[in-house]
Amino acid sequence: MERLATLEDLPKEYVEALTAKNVVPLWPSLRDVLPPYTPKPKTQTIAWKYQEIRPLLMQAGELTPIEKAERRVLVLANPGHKLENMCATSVMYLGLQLLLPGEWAPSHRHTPNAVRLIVEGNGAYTSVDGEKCEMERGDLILTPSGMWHEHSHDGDSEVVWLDVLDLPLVYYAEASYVEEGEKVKGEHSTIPVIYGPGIVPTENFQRNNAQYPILRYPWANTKKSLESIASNEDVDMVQVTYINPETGKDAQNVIGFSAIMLRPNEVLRLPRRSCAVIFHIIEGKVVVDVDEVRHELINSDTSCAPCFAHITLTNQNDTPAFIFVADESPFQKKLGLYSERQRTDV
Ligand code: GTQ
Repeated sequence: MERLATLEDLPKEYVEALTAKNVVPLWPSLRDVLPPYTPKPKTQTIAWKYQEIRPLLMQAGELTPIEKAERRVLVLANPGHKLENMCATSVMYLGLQLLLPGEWAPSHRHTPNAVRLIVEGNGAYTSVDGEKCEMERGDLILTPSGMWHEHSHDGDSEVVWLDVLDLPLVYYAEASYVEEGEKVKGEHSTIPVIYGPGIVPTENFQRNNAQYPILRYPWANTKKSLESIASNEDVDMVQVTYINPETGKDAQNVIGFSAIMLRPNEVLRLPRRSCAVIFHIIEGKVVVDVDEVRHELINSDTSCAPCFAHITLTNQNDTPAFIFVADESPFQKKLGLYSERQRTDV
Protein backbone atom coordinates (compact mmCIF):
# COMPACT_ATOMS: atom_id res chain seq x y z
CA MET A 1 0.00 0.00 0.00
CA GLU A 2 1.12 3.50 -0.85
CA ARG A 3 2.60 5.52 2.03
CA LEU A 4 0.42 8.56 2.54
CA ALA A 5 1.31 12.14 3.38
CA THR A 6 1.59 13.12 7.05
CA LEU A 7 0.49 16.19 9.00
CA GLU A 8 4.09 17.41 8.89
CA ASP A 9 3.85 17.55 5.09
CA LEU A 10 1.25 20.31 5.37
CA PRO A 11 1.96 23.99 6.09
CA LYS A 12 1.53 24.68 9.83
CA GLU A 13 -0.83 27.61 9.12
CA TYR A 14 -3.06 25.37 7.04
CA VAL A 15 -3.31 22.75 9.83
CA GLU A 16 -4.12 25.53 12.30
CA ALA A 17 -6.80 26.90 9.99
CA LEU A 18 -8.37 23.42 9.82
CA THR A 19 -8.21 23.01 13.60
CA ALA A 20 -9.88 26.37 14.12
CA LYS A 21 -12.86 25.13 12.10
CA ASN A 22 -12.99 21.69 13.81
CA VAL A 23 -11.96 19.76 10.73
CA VAL A 24 -9.08 17.31 10.24
CA PRO A 25 -7.48 15.84 7.13
CA LEU A 26 -8.15 12.11 6.79
CA TRP A 27 -5.03 10.95 4.93
CA PRO A 28 -2.49 11.31 7.79
CA SER A 29 -4.67 8.99 9.91
CA LEU A 30 -6.16 6.78 7.21
CA ARG A 31 -3.73 3.86 7.70
CA ASP A 32 -4.30 3.93 11.48
CA VAL A 33 -8.08 3.74 11.36
CA LEU A 34 -8.10 1.38 8.35
CA PRO A 35 -4.92 -0.70 8.64
CA PRO A 36 -4.25 -3.15 5.81
CA TYR A 37 -5.87 -6.60 6.27
CA THR A 38 -5.55 -6.93 10.07
CA PRO A 39 -6.71 -4.57 12.87
CA LYS A 40 -4.07 -2.98 15.09
CA PRO A 41 -5.39 -3.89 18.54
CA LYS A 42 -4.55 -1.79 21.60
CA THR A 43 -5.31 -4.91 23.66
CA GLN A 44 -2.08 -6.44 24.95
CA THR A 45 -1.64 -10.05 26.02
CA ILE A 46 -1.73 -9.74 29.81
CA ALA A 47 -2.03 -12.19 32.72
CA TRP A 48 -3.37 -11.37 36.17
CA LYS A 49 -2.11 -13.83 38.78
CA TYR A 50 -4.65 -14.42 41.53
CA GLN A 51 -2.09 -15.13 44.25
CA GLU A 52 -0.45 -11.76 43.54
CA ILE A 53 -3.69 -9.79 43.50
CA ARG A 54 -5.52 -11.55 46.35
CA PRO A 55 -3.49 -9.90 49.19
CA LEU A 56 -4.18 -6.48 47.64
CA LEU A 57 -7.88 -7.29 47.41
CA MET A 58 -7.95 -8.38 51.06
CA GLN A 59 -6.16 -5.12 51.93
CA ALA A 60 -8.95 -3.23 50.16
CA GLY A 61 -11.31 -5.04 52.55
CA GLU A 62 -9.45 -3.42 55.47
CA LEU A 63 -8.93 -0.02 53.89
CA THR A 64 -12.34 0.67 52.40
CA PRO A 65 -15.66 -0.23 54.05
CA ILE A 66 -18.32 -1.53 51.69
CA GLU A 67 -20.47 1.56 52.33
CA LYS A 68 -17.66 3.68 50.87
CA ALA A 69 -17.09 1.41 47.88
CA GLU A 70 -20.57 0.10 46.95
CA ARG A 71 -18.69 -2.47 44.87
CA ARG A 72 -15.28 -3.38 46.32
CA VAL A 73 -13.51 -4.30 43.10
CA LEU A 74 -9.95 -4.31 41.85
CA VAL A 75 -10.23 -3.89 38.10
CA LEU A 76 -8.02 -6.07 35.88
CA ALA A 77 -6.91 -3.33 33.52
CA ASN A 78 -5.02 -3.72 30.27
CA PRO A 79 -2.15 -1.20 29.98
CA GLY A 80 -2.66 -1.18 26.20
CA HIS A 81 -5.94 0.68 26.81
CA LYS A 82 -4.35 2.82 29.60
CA LEU A 83 -5.01 1.54 33.11
CA GLU A 84 -7.37 4.38 34.06
CA ASN A 85 -9.77 3.40 31.28
CA MET A 86 -10.42 0.08 33.05
CA CYS A 87 -10.60 -2.10 29.94
CA ALA A 88 -9.40 -5.69 29.68
CA THR A 89 -10.15 -5.51 25.96
CA SER A 90 -11.96 -2.88 23.87
CA VAL A 91 -15.32 -4.47 24.77
CA MET A 92 -14.72 -6.37 28.03
CA TYR A 93 -14.19 -5.16 31.59
CA LEU A 94 -12.88 -7.53 34.28
CA GLY A 95 -12.82 -7.04 38.04
CA LEU A 96 -12.19 -9.10 41.15
CA GLN A 97 -14.87 -8.26 43.70
CA LEU A 98 -14.58 -8.91 47.45
CA LEU A 99 -17.53 -9.28 49.81
CA LEU A 100 -16.85 -9.90 53.51
CA PRO A 101 -19.15 -11.81 55.88
CA GLY A 102 -22.22 -9.78 56.79
CA GLU A 103 -21.65 -7.19 54.06
CA TRP A 104 -24.20 -6.03 51.53
CA ALA A 105 -23.43 -4.46 48.14
CA PRO A 106 -26.53 -2.32 47.58
CA SER A 107 -29.21 -2.86 44.97
CA HIS A 108 -28.82 -1.19 41.62
CA ARG A 109 -29.34 -1.79 37.93
CA HIS A 110 -27.36 -0.52 35.00
CA THR A 111 -27.24 -0.55 31.23
CA PRO A 112 -24.05 -2.67 30.85
CA ASN A 113 -24.51 -6.44 31.02
CA ALA A 114 -22.62 -8.21 33.81
CA VAL A 115 -21.81 -11.76 34.83
CA ARG A 116 -20.02 -13.17 37.88
CA LEU A 117 -17.76 -16.19 37.86
CA ILE A 118 -17.28 -17.30 41.47
CA VAL A 119 -13.63 -17.63 42.55
CA GLU A 120 -13.64 -18.50 46.25
CA GLY A 121 -15.70 -18.62 49.45
CA ASN A 122 -19.14 -19.78 50.53
CA GLY A 123 -22.33 -18.23 51.82
CA ALA A 124 -22.72 -15.26 49.49
CA TYR A 125 -25.52 -14.79 47.01
CA THR A 126 -26.60 -12.33 44.35
CA SER A 127 -30.26 -11.39 44.03
CA VAL A 128 -31.24 -10.77 40.42
CA ASP A 129 -34.69 -9.17 40.10
CA GLY A 130 -35.45 -10.70 43.53
CA GLU A 131 -34.27 -14.22 42.67
CA LYS A 132 -31.63 -15.63 44.97
CA CYS A 133 -28.57 -17.00 43.12
CA GLU A 134 -26.25 -18.88 45.49
CA MET A 135 -22.58 -18.41 44.73
CA GLU A 136 -20.41 -21.51 44.60
CA ARG A 137 -16.94 -21.74 43.10
CA GLY A 138 -17.05 -21.87 39.29
CA ASP A 139 -20.74 -20.89 39.03
CA LEU A 140 -21.71 -18.38 36.34
CA ILE A 141 -24.38 -15.87 37.37
CA LEU A 142 -25.94 -13.44 34.89
CA THR A 143 -27.04 -9.92 35.72
CA PRO A 144 -28.16 -8.71 32.30
CA SER A 145 -28.70 -5.08 31.34
CA GLY A 146 -31.53 -3.45 33.28
CA MET A 147 -32.00 -6.14 35.92
CA TRP A 148 -31.87 -5.20 39.61
CA HIS A 149 -29.07 -6.85 41.55
CA GLU A 150 -27.51 -6.77 45.00
CA HIS A 151 -24.90 -8.98 46.65
CA SER A 152 -25.26 -10.33 50.21
CA HIS A 153 -23.13 -12.58 52.41
CA ASP A 154 -24.41 -14.82 55.22
CA GLY A 155 -21.28 -17.00 55.43
CA ASP A 156 -18.13 -16.65 57.51
CA SER A 157 -15.25 -16.37 55.01
CA GLU A 158 -14.25 -13.89 52.32
CA VAL A 159 -16.05 -14.35 49.02
CA VAL A 160 -14.39 -13.30 45.77
CA TRP A 161 -15.74 -13.40 42.26
CA LEU A 162 -14.70 -12.28 38.78
CA ASP A 163 -16.97 -9.65 37.21
CA VAL A 164 -17.17 -9.58 33.41
CA LEU A 165 -19.02 -6.59 31.96
CA ASP A 166 -19.41 -5.02 28.53
CA LEU A 167 -18.80 -1.67 30.23
CA PRO A 168 -16.07 -0.39 27.84
CA LEU A 169 -18.39 -0.82 24.86
CA VAL A 170 -21.45 0.64 26.57
CA TYR A 171 -19.41 3.53 28.00
CA TYR A 172 -17.91 4.24 24.55
CA ALA A 173 -21.44 4.34 23.18
CA GLU A 174 -22.31 6.94 25.87
CA ALA A 175 -25.06 4.60 27.01
CA SER A 176 -23.72 3.72 30.47
CA TYR A 177 -25.69 4.68 33.59
CA VAL A 178 -26.97 3.21 36.85
CA GLU A 179 -30.13 3.49 38.96
CA GLU A 180 -30.20 3.01 42.70
CA GLY A 181 -32.64 0.42 44.03
CA GLU A 182 -34.11 -0.82 47.29
CA LYS A 183 -33.04 -3.81 49.35
CA VAL A 184 -35.06 -6.97 48.67
CA LYS A 185 -37.56 -7.17 51.53
CA GLY A 186 -38.60 -10.44 53.16
CA GLU A 187 -37.87 -13.76 51.48
CA HIS A 188 -36.00 -13.96 48.23
CA SER A 189 -37.53 -16.25 45.69
CA THR A 190 -35.24 -19.10 44.77
CA ILE A 191 -34.86 -20.08 41.15
CA PRO A 192 -36.94 -23.14 40.39
CA VAL A 193 -35.09 -25.75 38.36
CA ILE A 194 -37.42 -25.69 35.36
CA TYR A 195 -34.78 -26.12 32.66
CA GLY A 196 -32.89 -29.38 32.27
CA PRO A 197 -30.68 -30.91 29.60
CA GLY A 198 -32.83 -30.68 26.45
CA ILE A 199 -35.85 -29.62 28.46
CA VAL A 200 -37.74 -26.32 28.40
CA PRO A 201 -41.21 -25.65 29.84
CA THR A 202 -44.04 -26.01 27.29
CA GLU A 203 -45.73 -22.91 25.92
CA ASN A 204 -48.46 -22.71 28.54
CA PHE A 205 -45.99 -22.34 31.41
CA GLN A 206 -46.06 -18.89 32.97
CA ARG A 207 -42.55 -17.59 32.42
CA ASN A 208 -41.40 -14.85 34.79
CA ASN A 209 -38.35 -14.02 32.84
CA ALA A 210 -38.45 -15.36 29.32
CA GLN A 211 -35.66 -13.11 28.10
CA TYR A 212 -33.12 -14.54 30.54
CA PRO A 213 -34.61 -17.84 31.76
CA ILE A 214 -31.46 -19.08 33.47
CA LEU A 215 -29.61 -16.70 35.77
CA ARG A 216 -27.33 -19.19 37.53
CA TYR A 217 -25.33 -21.87 35.69
CA PRO A 218 -23.88 -24.17 38.40
CA TRP A 219 -20.29 -25.25 37.77
CA ALA A 220 -21.07 -28.85 38.72
CA ASN A 221 -23.34 -29.20 35.64
CA THR A 222 -20.83 -27.58 33.29
CA LYS A 223 -18.01 -29.76 34.55
CA LYS A 224 -20.09 -32.92 34.15
CA SER A 225 -20.87 -32.05 30.50
CA LEU A 226 -17.23 -31.33 29.72
CA GLU A 227 -16.08 -34.60 31.28
CA SER A 228 -18.53 -36.66 29.31
CA ILE A 229 -17.66 -34.90 26.03
CA ALA A 230 -13.96 -35.50 26.77
CA SER A 231 -14.54 -39.23 27.13
CA ASN A 232 -15.21 -39.29 23.36
CA GLU A 233 -11.72 -39.46 21.87
CA ASP A 234 -12.92 -38.22 18.46
CA VAL A 235 -13.65 -34.79 19.90
CA ASP A 236 -10.69 -32.44 19.30
CA MET A 237 -11.89 -29.47 21.28
CA VAL A 238 -13.81 -30.11 24.49
CA GLN A 239 -15.89 -26.96 24.90
CA VAL A 240 -19.41 -26.06 26.00
CA THR A 241 -21.17 -22.74 25.45
CA TYR A 242 -23.50 -21.06 27.95
CA ILE A 243 -26.76 -20.43 26.11
CA ASN A 244 -30.28 -19.21 26.67
CA PRO A 245 -32.34 -22.44 26.54
CA GLU A 246 -35.41 -20.62 25.18
CA THR A 247 -33.60 -19.31 22.11
CA GLY A 248 -30.61 -21.63 21.78
CA LYS A 249 -28.51 -18.48 21.32
CA ASP A 250 -25.77 -16.96 23.49
CA ALA A 251 -26.65 -16.42 27.15
CA GLN A 252 -26.09 -12.67 26.77
CA ASN A 253 -26.15 -10.23 23.85
CA VAL A 254 -22.62 -8.83 23.72
CA ILE A 255 -20.14 -11.16 25.41
CA GLY A 256 -20.10 -14.93 24.82
CA PHE A 257 -19.33 -17.38 27.63
CA SER A 258 -18.00 -20.90 27.35
CA ALA A 259 -15.83 -23.43 29.16
CA ILE A 260 -13.00 -25.56 27.82
CA MET A 261 -11.64 -28.76 29.28
CA LEU A 262 -8.09 -29.83 28.45
CA ARG A 263 -7.47 -33.52 28.88
CA PRO A 264 -4.31 -34.50 30.83
CA ASN A 265 -1.27 -33.04 28.98
CA GLU A 266 -3.43 -31.95 26.04
CA VAL A 267 -2.19 -29.23 23.66
CA LEU A 268 -5.02 -27.27 22.02
CA ARG A 269 -4.47 -24.84 19.14
CA LEU A 270 -7.41 -22.44 18.92
CA PRO A 271 -8.78 -21.06 15.66
CA ARG A 272 -7.72 -17.46 14.97
CA ARG A 273 -10.76 -15.29 15.51
CA SER A 274 -11.59 -11.64 14.89
CA CYS A 275 -12.51 -11.02 18.54
CA ALA A 276 -10.48 -10.67 21.72
CA VAL A 277 -10.79 -13.41 24.33
CA ILE A 278 -10.40 -13.89 28.07
CA PHE A 279 -9.29 -17.05 29.87
CA HIS A 280 -9.86 -17.75 33.57
CA ILE A 281 -8.50 -20.96 35.05
CA ILE A 282 -11.07 -22.77 37.18
CA GLU A 283 -8.94 -25.85 37.76
CA GLY A 284 -5.46 -26.93 36.69
CA LYS A 285 -2.19 -25.61 35.37
CA VAL A 286 -2.29 -24.22 31.85
CA VAL A 287 0.35 -22.62 29.66
CA VAL A 288 -1.27 -20.00 27.46
CA ASP A 289 0.80 -19.06 24.39
CA VAL A 290 -0.47 -15.98 22.57
CA ASP A 291 1.69 -15.19 19.53
CA GLU A 292 5.14 -14.69 21.11
CA VAL A 293 3.95 -14.26 24.72
CA ARG A 294 3.77 -17.17 27.15
CA HIS A 295 1.94 -17.18 30.50
CA GLU A 296 1.80 -20.07 32.96
CA LEU A 297 -1.54 -19.94 34.69
CA ILE A 298 -2.92 -21.80 37.70
CA ASN A 299 -6.23 -21.80 39.60
CA SER A 300 -8.09 -18.46 39.50
CA ASP A 301 -5.56 -16.73 37.21
CA THR A 302 -6.95 -14.67 34.33
CA SER A 303 -5.49 -13.61 30.99
CA CYS A 304 -6.55 -11.95 27.77
CA ALA A 305 -5.54 -12.13 24.13
CA PRO A 306 -6.19 -9.69 21.26
CA CYS A 307 -8.04 -10.34 18.00
CA PHE A 308 -6.55 -12.75 15.42
CA ALA A 309 -3.90 -14.01 17.87
CA HIS A 310 -2.35 -17.46 17.46
CA ILE A 311 -3.38 -19.08 20.75
CA THR A 312 -2.24 -22.44 22.12
CA LEU A 313 -3.43 -23.85 25.44
CA THR A 314 -1.28 -26.55 27.04
CA ASN A 315 -2.30 -28.58 30.07
CA GLN A 316 0.86 -29.27 32.04
CA ASN A 317 -0.72 -31.70 34.49
CA ASP A 318 -1.69 -35.37 34.45
CA THR A 319 -5.18 -34.29 35.53
CA PRO A 320 -7.76 -32.38 33.46
CA ALA A 321 -7.77 -28.57 33.36
CA PHE A 322 -10.89 -26.41 33.18
CA ILE A 323 -10.95 -22.91 31.70
CA PHE A 324 -13.74 -20.32 31.70
CA VAL A 325 -13.75 -18.32 28.46
CA ALA A 326 -15.32 -14.96 27.62
CA ASP A 327 -15.19 -13.48 24.11
CA GLU A 328 -16.74 -10.77 21.98
CA SER A 329 -18.18 -13.04 19.30
CA PRO A 330 -21.93 -12.38 19.96
CA PHE A 331 -21.32 -8.63 19.56
CA GLN A 332 -19.16 -9.06 16.46
CA LYS A 333 -21.59 -11.51 14.82
CA LYS A 334 -24.55 -9.18 15.34
CA LEU A 335 -22.63 -6.39 13.62
CA GLY A 336 -21.33 -8.60 10.79
CA LEU A 337 -17.72 -8.12 11.95
CA TYR A 338 -16.89 -11.70 12.90
CA SER A 339 -14.46 -13.87 10.95
CA GLU A 340 -11.95 -16.69 11.41
CA ARG A 341 -8.58 -17.23 9.74
CA GLN A 342 -6.29 -20.16 9.21
CA ARG A 343 -3.29 -20.35 11.53
CA THR A 344 -1.07 -20.21 8.46
CA ASP A 345 -2.59 -16.90 7.19
CA VAL A 346 -0.76 -13.69 8.03
O1 GTQ B 1 -21.45 -5.94 41.08
O2 GTQ B 1 -22.91 -4.64 40.16
O3 GTQ B 1 -17.20 -4.93 38.80
O4 GTQ B 1 -22.03 -2.47 39.02
C1 GTQ B 1 -18.57 -3.10 38.21
C2 GTQ B 1 -19.79 -2.49 38.27
C3 GTQ B 1 -19.41 -4.91 39.52
C4 GTQ B 1 -21.75 -5.01 40.32
C5 GTQ B 1 -18.39 -4.30 38.84
C6 GTQ B 1 -20.83 -3.08 38.95
C7 GTQ B 1 -20.64 -4.32 39.58
